[in-house]
Amino acid sequence: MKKSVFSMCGMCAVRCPIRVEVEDEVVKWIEGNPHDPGMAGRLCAKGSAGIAMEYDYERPSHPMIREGERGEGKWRKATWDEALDFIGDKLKGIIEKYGGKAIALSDRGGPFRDIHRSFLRAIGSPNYFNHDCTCAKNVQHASISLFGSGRKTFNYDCKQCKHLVLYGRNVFESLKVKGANAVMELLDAGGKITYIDVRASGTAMKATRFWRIRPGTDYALNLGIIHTVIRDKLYDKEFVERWVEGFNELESFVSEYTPDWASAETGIPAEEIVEFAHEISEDKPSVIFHPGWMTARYMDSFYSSRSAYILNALMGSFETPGGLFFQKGPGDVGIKGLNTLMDTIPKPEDKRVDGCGWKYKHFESGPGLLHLLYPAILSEDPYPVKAYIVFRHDPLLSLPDPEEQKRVFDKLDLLVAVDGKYSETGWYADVLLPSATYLEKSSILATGKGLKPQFKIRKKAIEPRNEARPDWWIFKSLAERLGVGKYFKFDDVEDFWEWQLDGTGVKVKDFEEKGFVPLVEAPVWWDRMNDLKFKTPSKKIEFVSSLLEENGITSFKPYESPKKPKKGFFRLAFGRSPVHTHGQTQNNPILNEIMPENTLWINAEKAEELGVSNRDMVEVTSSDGSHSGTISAYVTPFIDPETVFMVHGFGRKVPWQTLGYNKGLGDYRFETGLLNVYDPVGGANALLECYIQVKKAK
Ligand SMILES: Nc1nc2c(c(=O)[nH]1)N[C@H]1C(S)=C(S)[C@@H](COP(=O)(O)OP(=O)(O)OC[C@H]3O[C@@H](n4cnc5c(=O)[nH]c(N)nc54)[C@H](O)[C@@H]3O)O[C@H]1N2
Ligand SMILES: Nc1nc2c(c(=O)[nH]1)N[C@H]1C(S)=C(S)[C@@H](COP(=O)(O)OP(=O)(O)OC[C@H]3O[C@@H](n4cnc5c(=O)[nH]c(N)nc54)[C@H](O)[C@@H]3O)O[C@H]1N2
Ligand code: SF4
Ligand SMILES: [Mo]
Repeated sequence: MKKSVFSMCGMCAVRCPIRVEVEDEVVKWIEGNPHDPGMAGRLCAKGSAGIAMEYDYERPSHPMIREGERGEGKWRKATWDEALDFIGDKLKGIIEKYGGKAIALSDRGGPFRDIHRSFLRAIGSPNYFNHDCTCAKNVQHASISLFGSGRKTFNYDCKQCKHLVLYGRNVFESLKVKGANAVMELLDAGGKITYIDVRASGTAMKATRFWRIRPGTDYALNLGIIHTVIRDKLYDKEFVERWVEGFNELESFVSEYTPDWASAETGIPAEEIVEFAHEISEDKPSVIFHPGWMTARYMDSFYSSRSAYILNALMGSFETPGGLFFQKGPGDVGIKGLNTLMDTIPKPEDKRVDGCGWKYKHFESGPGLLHLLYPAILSEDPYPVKAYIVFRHDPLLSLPDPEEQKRVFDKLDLLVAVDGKYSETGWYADVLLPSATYLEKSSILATGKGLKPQFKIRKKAIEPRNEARPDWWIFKSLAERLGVGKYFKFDDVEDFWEWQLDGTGVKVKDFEEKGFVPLVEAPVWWDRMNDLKFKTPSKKIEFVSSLLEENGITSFKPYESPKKPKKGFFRLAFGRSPVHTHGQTQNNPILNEIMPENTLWINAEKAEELGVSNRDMVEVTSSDGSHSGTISAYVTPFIDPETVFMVHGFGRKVPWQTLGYNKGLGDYRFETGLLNVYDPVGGANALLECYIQVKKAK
């Protein structure tokens, strides 16, 4: 029998809308949802490799309980009842002795969090974390300091943009299908891209202007641009007068940061900085300075991200076609939002173990900062945490220094991983619970915010082919074992959908036609001079931030030049490949064939000094000497001489994934000593403060 199912891709965290064709319970074809104009049937390579992932048998197929030492790889196959009882009994013991707060959970964010966050809340723990301390936390906090709300308040109208500025935002390789398509449309329409990176990535090749910048100096570049914009009166005066608090303070702060000064820091010629400022100003307000991610992993990235947002405000590029727009939700178009289970459960009274929101008032408390959990586990200050549930997250691969992390995990009574693959963390866990793949499970309904808000659905295409189960079922079953099943009254996800939709006027059957239900016909734009909804105390964009100043933190940090590597050492930069998702696709038979391992980008002149030619093997050692490995060199003039680069996620060490095992090197393994090195104001791990030694291999 044949069927066609609208759903959402799960090969990366973007969750593109897809259409899946199934014949006799076998997935035959996946394409971008043709009803979504941004997709128009298209998918990326990873999305297309979803079938290869589904039929790869090197994935966990049943619950596993550890038999040997942690990480040794000796497992016992368990039934679901056994595995859930095992976890349930351990957690009960921990809750009796230390309270629910002794249980922490981390995930990878996203729209499907209601059930597992409700689980945590129901057992009385405030200790929910997500991945963001290694991703966009500094951008998030920069946004809160300026606008009173997080980075997702806005999205970017790249399609109609006339000049897009990208700080290492590698849109064509670090992909979102719709985003990449929109930027292609910008180019087709004659729009410009200024792309800034320490190396020439795929996006650099398509950009109108490429600036190779010294790593960690984007803040200096922005100060130089802001100086020019204010000095030459290139800003949107009307917008700034209406919406900005603290313009004069900014003006006096940047007065010393001339283009000549910025040039010396960044390596970008001063006259080009001035020319750029004039050029982009002509296209305002349809311009975007994308605050990105990659400038967000240094010690001063909070201020760097903040300065990119400030440039948008100076250009008046808010709520205007081709600029940043407020993402509208159901409430903004007069429709009730989806019901959330979390709202039916009382909030835990205990304070967060990481201090976010109370000890550190400038850090948002919602998902906290995961790297601050580690010292708390070790010190038991302010209280003990004894169990850690890792759900759809792989901290041993995504936070720095896996060996240090393991030492901390060894203080736990219980480490559980819920994952559809053998993650590095799952391999070190006490129990590994197999999660159904996105093709095998329906998820709870999600809200898509934007110019045209919508509700959307992930619907299973096939039944799980082994013992794997949907994530919602796993957490509901655990809740029942811990005596809090009363909050999880639904029998299956379809019941939950009905409940989520109650009062919205939308019905489950409305998703059948397209896989999503638009809540309005036409895009919603607010009046940019009267109706912008900034959530700061002043209701304006706060260049001088009340949140920061109240907490004794300056709104304008004087620039400090980043450290230069010592002789023989390089800063280790990393990024994505268009055909891999972090560390989770290295074992995919198709993606592995396209890119089986990573290489080390190194500047041609530096390589010559080291006697290294293209494709030679080089030996790479972490700064403390504890970790080393060999990797093939990619010698190129198109990378900063202080820096080497490798694609993230390789060097996998789970032997049951035979294709990805030990292929290439893992950037994360070289980040020794960095687990608790973070931007003090933005909170994110400073992953790029990593220096490694490079030598020609013997
Ligand atoms: N050194 C270094 N560190 C980095 C980065 C880097 O480039 N270099 N990148 C950083 C960034 S930007 C990010 S966002 C983080 C990402 O770090 P993570 O969030 O840890 O990475 P992901 O690959 O998104 O997903 C983690 C796990 O989720 C599992 N998974 C996927 N789908 C499902 C599902 O439906 N259910 C369940 N239960 N599991 C699922 C995958 O198999 C994978 O093991 O890493 C950060 N850390
Ligand atoms: N194919 C694919 N796409 C993805 C993902 C994936 O795993 N695979 N992951 C998604 C996730 S979670 C994220 S966060 C995004 C990340 O998206 P991006 O941030 O756009 O991409 P990255 O590849 O992480 O890094 C981009 C670039 O930053 C550069 N860089 C390093 N240091 C500096 C610096 O000091 N200044 C400047 N200007 N540039 C610097 C690096 O050289 C690299 O080329 O991608 C998303 N999209
Ligand atoms: S970007 Fe590619 S892998 Fe990610 S959700 Fe979209 S199609 Fe899937
Ligand atoms: Mo990320």
